[in-house]
Amino acid sequence: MKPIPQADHFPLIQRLTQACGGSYRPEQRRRYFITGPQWAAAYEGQAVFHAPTRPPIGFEDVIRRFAEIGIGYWCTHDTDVIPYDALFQDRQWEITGKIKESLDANGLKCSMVTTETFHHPVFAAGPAAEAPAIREYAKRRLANTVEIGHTLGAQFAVYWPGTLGYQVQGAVEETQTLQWYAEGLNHACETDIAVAARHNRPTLKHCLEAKPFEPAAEILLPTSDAMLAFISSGLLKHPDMVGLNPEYLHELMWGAAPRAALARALVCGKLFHFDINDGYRLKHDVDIGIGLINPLDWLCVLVLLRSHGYAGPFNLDYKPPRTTSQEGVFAVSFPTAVDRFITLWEMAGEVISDSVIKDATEALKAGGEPEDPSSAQSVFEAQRELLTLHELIAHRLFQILIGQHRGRTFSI
Ligand code: GLT
Ligand code: MN
Ligand code: MN
Repeated sequence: MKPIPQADHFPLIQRLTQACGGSYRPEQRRRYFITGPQWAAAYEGQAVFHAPTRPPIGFEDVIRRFAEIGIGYWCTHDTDVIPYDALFQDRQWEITGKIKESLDANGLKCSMVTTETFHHPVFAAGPAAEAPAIREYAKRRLANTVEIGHTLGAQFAVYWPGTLGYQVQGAVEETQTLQWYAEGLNHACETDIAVAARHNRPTLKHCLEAKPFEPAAEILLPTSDAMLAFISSGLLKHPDMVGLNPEYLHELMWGAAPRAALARALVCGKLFHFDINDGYRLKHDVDIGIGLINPLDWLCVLVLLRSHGYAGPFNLDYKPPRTTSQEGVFAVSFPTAVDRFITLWEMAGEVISDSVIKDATEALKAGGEPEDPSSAQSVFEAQRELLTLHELIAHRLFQILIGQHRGRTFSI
């Protein structure tokens, strides 16, 4: 086959993307609380084994391109946009002012800010290390991010304690470290109360995000469940201000059912924010775009969230693959991820109103009437036929996923 001339590459990608069909218009996409992280769009493809495959890109371009796609909200780490030597300086506020201008000019809102407490060597021993100076520095950073968040109009702050842990055993005392970590969060919440009052705004929703396996070898808060226990441990001064930002893949990674993890957060009233992506069980954090690996599971997740009225952000925390070009990030990766989310969300609505699933679920809930309610065998026999409906519901979900409920057929 003849090599394709360079000039034809992007037109080919555009033609095939259009041929896929099924894309939504920017104004349709903007109806959903979909948020786009600066770091996801600016991810250059680097990793422990990988050199970058894409050039750097600044917030002006990311915000502009999110706006063109119809991603209505933007979020960032402090140091995604503010270089270390500009933190706490006038320059930080100049940059923040420029971000605000970009957001306003493009009709975007800042939904969330997060503090990077894992990349710089100062956090080599984590944000709650033994040395008071490290912890004081971490507190300053958290407080600074809260101030930036209010300046940009954010509603959420996220904390990912991936370096709260250790590589070797015995040197780090876990209970003490958790106490110190709580002090950092207490400081963020207290700063927030003061700053919010000054800005005449509600306080932020502070969201903890768990990841089980990296980058620390052992992680002190590895799962959303561990974080729920931490929130209600008594160590936090404002537990009402603190909730969760579960990430779909981070729950799947340790072998959990993400939907069950989300349900546990829901019943605690702590599902504040949600990072959406995909990947594999018991592997590292591959951060693949939503729905590419587990679409059926994703459909079920969204059924749960829709039926419980979850109204928080859906944050596109995934990594465009290294094989995708810089143009491809905005022409293919982000728009298709958004569109898969919207499709799955709308399908979840179809599941909720599907008459087969409704009737089956109601029949299961009504149950059968045993002749002898005190006999296990009798109670079991009274339900035996009805329980077949579990598998029928699963089949119906599959049909909805592939469109058979709308008459899609296959000729054989
Ligand atoms: C980091 C992590 C993500 C978190 C980000 C928030 S940082 O990239 O892997 O899952 O959401 O700090
Ligand atoms: Mn991840
Ligand atoms: Mn995440």
